[in-house]
Amino acid sequence: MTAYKTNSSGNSTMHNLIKLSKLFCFFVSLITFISTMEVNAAEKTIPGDAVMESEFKKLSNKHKIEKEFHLYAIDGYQKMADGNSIYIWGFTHAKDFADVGEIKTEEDRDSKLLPLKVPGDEIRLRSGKNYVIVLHNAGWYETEEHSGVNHVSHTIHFHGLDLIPYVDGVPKLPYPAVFPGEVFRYLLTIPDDIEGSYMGHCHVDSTNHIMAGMYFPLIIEKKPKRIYGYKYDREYTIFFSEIDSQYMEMLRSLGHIRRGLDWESDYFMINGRIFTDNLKNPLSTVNDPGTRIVAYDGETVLIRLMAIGYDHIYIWHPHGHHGLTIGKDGRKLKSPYEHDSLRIGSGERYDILYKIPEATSKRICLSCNIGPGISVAHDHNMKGMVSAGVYPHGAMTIFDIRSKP
Ligand SMILES: [Cu+2]
Repeated sequence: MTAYKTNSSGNSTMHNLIKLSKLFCFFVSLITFISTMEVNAAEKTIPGDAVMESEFKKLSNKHKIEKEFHLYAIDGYQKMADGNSIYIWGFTHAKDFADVGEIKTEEDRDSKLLPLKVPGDEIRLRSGKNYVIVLHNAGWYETEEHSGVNHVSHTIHFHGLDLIPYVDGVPKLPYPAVFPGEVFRYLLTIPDDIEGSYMGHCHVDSTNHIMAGMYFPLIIEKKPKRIYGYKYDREYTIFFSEIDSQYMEMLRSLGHIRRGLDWESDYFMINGRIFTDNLKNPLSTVNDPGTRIVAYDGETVLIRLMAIGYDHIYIWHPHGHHGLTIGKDGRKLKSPYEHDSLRIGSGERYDILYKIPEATSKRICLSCNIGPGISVAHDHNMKGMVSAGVYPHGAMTIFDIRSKP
């Protein structure tokens, strides 16, 4: 049962899609009342196709569902390293992505869910396994009562996975998007031969919902510390994105959602953070363990480079290190190539290996001069080095290479 790798010229009826999916045995998907209805009687699961539901029931009965991830779409604020707070939308979750039922009040939100942040936390899947990703629309908490964005719906589009429309997250193809108080169950079967770096994002009114922060990294691996046959010692996801803080405030207060063509981003981020001159600023990129690239002499570091946004093209440029791009958009490159600057636009992903030379920990980067072993890595499209009008409050982090313990 599957839906992976559909015929692009194909027939759009569910009947034929199901036939296709049986032929290929890749992605399985369906929506069901089963299980959630008992736990979360208050939430309405959007009804799915009866055939899909029975297939899901069979998989569940065979204990072939590896794990359920429950994502909660919600709004909130993100504090930035320059002291400003930006109104955001996004995907959050409870501890270990558990099902904590319907979120109806601020008390529910604060006691059951982790604080909202952009991008959402990584979801990591294994090749050849079945997973259920459950989207709960947890509603709106920070908007003005009259804002036009109250009660809008969301979906998840698994960007880069070649899914059938059923679980592709495009509203009304064929199922409606998820409104507050509703739930949608995405069932994915990851093919044995698929690995690499992907992302998830909302696909409702995509410009507004993506720019508001509704995205997260999605990693598929065959074996830990291996990718496309290469070995690496440690890995970091560098996720570039941009946001227009003033537009976001307008969405929160007025909700003029038809204004979608004039985003003017004023924050350029890596993993939702900006750099500051104050290297001790706890909210700066360099003090986020997922963004400060720490490695040891002689190691190989995998950078999973991702970007999403409106019109900014990022140019990933680490000082002092050339990278070897081995994968692009979830596929192994037949001819890996080296670079010190790599251009990346919205929706793209690159898998890059950095082989750290011995004694790098003793090397001083002349252009950075921050300290031995430390060199900066930043967006070389210089617009991306400025947030809220201030340089270098932008998309920059550091490589921090240390001698072996
Ligand atoms: Cu959305």
